[in-house]
Amino acid sequence: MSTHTKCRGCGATLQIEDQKKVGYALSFELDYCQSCYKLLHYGEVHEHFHPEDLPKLSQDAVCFMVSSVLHLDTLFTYPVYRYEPNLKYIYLINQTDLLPESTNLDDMLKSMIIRAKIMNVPFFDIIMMSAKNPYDIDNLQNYINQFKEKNIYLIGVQNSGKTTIFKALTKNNEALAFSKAGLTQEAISHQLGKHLIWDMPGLYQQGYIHHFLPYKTYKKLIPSEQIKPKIYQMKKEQTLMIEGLISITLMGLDQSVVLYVSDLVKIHKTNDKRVKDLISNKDQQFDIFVDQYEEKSFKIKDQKMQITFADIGFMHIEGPNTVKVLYPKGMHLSLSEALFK
Ligand SMILES: Nc1nc2c(ncn2[C@@H]2O[C@H](COP(=O)(O)OP(=O)(O)OP(=O)(O)O)[C@@H](O)[C@H]2O)c(=O)[nH]1
Ligand SMILES: [Mg+2]
Repeated sequence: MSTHTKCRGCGATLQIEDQKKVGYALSFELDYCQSCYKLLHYGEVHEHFHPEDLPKLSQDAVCFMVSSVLHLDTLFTYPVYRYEPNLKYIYLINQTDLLPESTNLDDMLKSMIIRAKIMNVPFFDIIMMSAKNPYDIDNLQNYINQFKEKNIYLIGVQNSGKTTIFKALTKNNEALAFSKAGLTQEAISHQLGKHLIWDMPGLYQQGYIHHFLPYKTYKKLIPSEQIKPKIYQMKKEQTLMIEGLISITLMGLDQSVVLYVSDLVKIHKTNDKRVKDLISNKDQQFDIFVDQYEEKSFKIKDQKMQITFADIGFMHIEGPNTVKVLYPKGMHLSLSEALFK
């Protein structure tokens, strides 16, 4: 008889009644729910469940707010500290290996500290790392050792790398870390020395691409290797298209822009007048389209600015200029000062 009732992959409470609900397993004797079993053995992704909101947190705890560099524009937007004001908050910027080689991480850290202060976000520390780098994991382990609080929570949006960090720290080989967003469903814990490490279900970020594209499509859009910047010399009313998903048109002066997206994503230079045709005819050079688009214009100041395209990547442009963006309806898009240089 099995002694656990939780899926070892995603933490969901196992159930045998409803195939369409989270935690469904053929039997309570199994270690994994059906969904994790298929992912683990066949790499198959079918269902998408959004985990419940964060469970109640212990007061004897340190919270590591884990974010990917791809989600930097939303780093401070989850006000967990408002309903748990007595805990220590450490912002952990993960996946730094995705940033181009030339990135100045010290500058990035300084600008994040300034942002936190401007936004009045309480923080104990801000740290940066790559879960793929064993040296960074060792450093994180030593860093955690300094805390006398018993519970160490890994909290953050889906796909930021919480489970990857959890597995590397605790040497737990059963929990599943994967490029499918929303994988971890319930908290999974593991003792590490005097600490209990908690891998929490991912927080929901409205407008990330898994909300409107199936896994087999969005997995190629999310960078998994170091991003190589691509520089484009643009003329007025020229357009860059990222697959059939996003079109970016310069409405002001001729200028160069830098795109930071996965190498697997197709980019095409065209002009404003052709965009609607390319999209409505589902042009053959692109694999990816959606049914509904919306448009937004950004006024770019006379400094290096960043447009973040959901969890796909970024564009840097030094204004002044006006940039028109056509993008999938509901997709998260933001304008900020360049968050890395
Ligand atoms: N390049 C890179 N990829 C990473 C890093 N950390 C995690 N990943 C990848 O990011 C994807 C998501 O990782 P997970 O650990 O499952 O993310 P999570 O935050 O637990 O996601 P949810 O359970 O959905 O909330 C996986 O494909 C990981 O291999 C990192 O530091 N660098
Ligand atoms: Mg997870």
